[in-house]
Amino acid sequence: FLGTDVHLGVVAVGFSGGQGKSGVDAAPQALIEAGLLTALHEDLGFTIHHDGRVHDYTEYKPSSDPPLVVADAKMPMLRPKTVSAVTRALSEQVYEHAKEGRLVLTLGGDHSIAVGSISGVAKAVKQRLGKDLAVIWVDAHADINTPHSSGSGNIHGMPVAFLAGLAKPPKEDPSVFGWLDQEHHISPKKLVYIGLRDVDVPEKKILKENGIKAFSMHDVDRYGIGKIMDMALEYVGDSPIHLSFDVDALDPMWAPSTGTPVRGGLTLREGDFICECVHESGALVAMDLVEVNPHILDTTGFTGLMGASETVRAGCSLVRCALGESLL
Ligand code: Z70
Ligand code: MN
Ligand code: MN
Ligand code: MN
Repeated sequence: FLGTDVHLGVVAVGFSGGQGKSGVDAAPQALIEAGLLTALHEDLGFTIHHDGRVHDYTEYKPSSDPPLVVADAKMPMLRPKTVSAVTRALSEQVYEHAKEGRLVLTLGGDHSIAVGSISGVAKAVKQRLGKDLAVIWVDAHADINTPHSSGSGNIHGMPVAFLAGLAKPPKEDPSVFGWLDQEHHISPKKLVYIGLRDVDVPEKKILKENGIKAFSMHDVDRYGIGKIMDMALEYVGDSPIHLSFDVDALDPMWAPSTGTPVRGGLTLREGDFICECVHESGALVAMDLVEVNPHILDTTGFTGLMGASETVRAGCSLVRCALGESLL
């Protein structure tokens, strides 16, 4: 067993405040009930460190959290204090696992939670290894809006901007992500996207201006997923890798139960292949699986095999592949 004696820290994050739809908070329970953690232990041999809870972080949520109007922004930030407080608490939980040298699996939740998971891992990796963390962000979306550029105000569209230091805590309330400091940040040069196909106009400008490496679905079609992974891992070099996997990177045919399905995505096999290649690199230190929404039912017209349970199954498959299931 490859996972034998490998310690895996698991944080289950039942949080949906980075966007407007409920249900994504039910994903960790659904993934666990589908047998994900049991399989990681029994089939892959991991020693699992999990507090047995799905956290909803109610103890960190402020009693009042009105939309934050930011000067010159198109939209106010939605639930800013809540997302900041929840991701701060998550960052510390993830850091506690990572500083012990555990691989860390964070089960979301919407993608705003990556502010917590990635910042916690980045801090531990800097301290333990003296290295900068690389992030492979697999998503239909770039999630790199700033509070100024966002057309929705939803913070799940902004996590990369805050993590890479491209967005600063808003002047109107500097406590919002004010806890993020240098040791939590990632470098825009250590970030690689795969699967992009629904990127906002201002996000394209941010990607270009910061020279951020991005493989869109167009690139996947042109080169094939094998060559894309060769290029992505070569770009990452010998840096430890955090894999942040938004299930909406997959085509809705494979993962219909997500908040913002976008057609023309990765097949499940391509998603699994990405995860296998990251596993094979030996550099994986943490993974997020986000945006599985078991309450959103299939709208693709396929019935039977498809729908919420299929999306949960796809999510389980991605995690198992990243943690070494396909290794012979
Ligand atoms: C848009 C925004 C987004 C996921 C939607 C969408 C972002 N760029 N991310 N669904 N997972 O609101 O900023
Ligand atoms: Mn937990
Ligand atoms: Mn995302
Ligand atoms: Mn997405």
